[in-house]
Amino acid sequence: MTFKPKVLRFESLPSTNTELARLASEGGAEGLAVVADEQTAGRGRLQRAWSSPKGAGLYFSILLRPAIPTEDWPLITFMAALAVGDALREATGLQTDIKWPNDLLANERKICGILAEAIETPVGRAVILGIGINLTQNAFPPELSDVATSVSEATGQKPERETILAALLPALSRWYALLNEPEKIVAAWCSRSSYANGKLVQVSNGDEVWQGTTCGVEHDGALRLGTANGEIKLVRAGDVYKVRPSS
Ligand code: BT5
Repeated sequence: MTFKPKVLRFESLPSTNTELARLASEGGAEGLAVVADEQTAGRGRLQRAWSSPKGAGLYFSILLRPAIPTEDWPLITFMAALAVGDALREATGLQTDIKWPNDLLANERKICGILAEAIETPVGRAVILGIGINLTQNAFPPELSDVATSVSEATGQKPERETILAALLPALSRWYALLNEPEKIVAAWCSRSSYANGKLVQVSNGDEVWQGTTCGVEHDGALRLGTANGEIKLVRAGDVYKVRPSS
């Protein structure tokens, strides 16, 4: 699977995902992408806000029409995390960790969030893949500074949005081509995520909270959690928090 990227740039948008969904519903081609200098209503999962002040982050969305079984669509978030990891390493030298399901971390704090949304369009189902990368500390409010970081903080250098974007597009294209071989995506993801195996975590899905030790991911991206009573719980949605073992 391949796409030809075509990037549209905007000064300000409510959300690059929302704008691209509109363009997709008008028949936008695979590879159509949107970048904004700021988002006034940037969002994360479950309609949470994604802080997106002007010039402080890369706010990017790309339209994909993946020819893979719907059950494998969670792997689109995985392939995006692999691509962002490559792009940050190539463009800035930064090494990142991946936290299930959609975060990139630097020094255990969130530097990038990914939001993949499935939509119906006149020419079939599509995915709006949204990526937010914090470039400077202004990207997020001070109350998030314990859990968030930026390229400038993690590298000590002034990041260039266009350099990161120029690395991101080919990285996305490389990993997207591998979606037909989901086991390769899962293996690469596991090798780059400290959360994939042996991490003591709490997982919350809004209603319930489980604690356990991670033991890999399923072929469709579900997180395997080994609980104290010896069961393996498969987690398909939720938030993961690292638990510091009590000493
Ligand atoms: C995400 O959601 O991490 C997905 C974020 C996707 C943002 C991109 S930007 C381009 C495209 N257009 C959009 O409108 N969205 C996408 P989630 O895992 O639900 O995390 C959201 C939570 O992260 C919030 O509730 C905050 O706690 C925290 N957060 C908000 N802004 C942040 C920031 N700039 N950096 C780090 N953490 C942030």
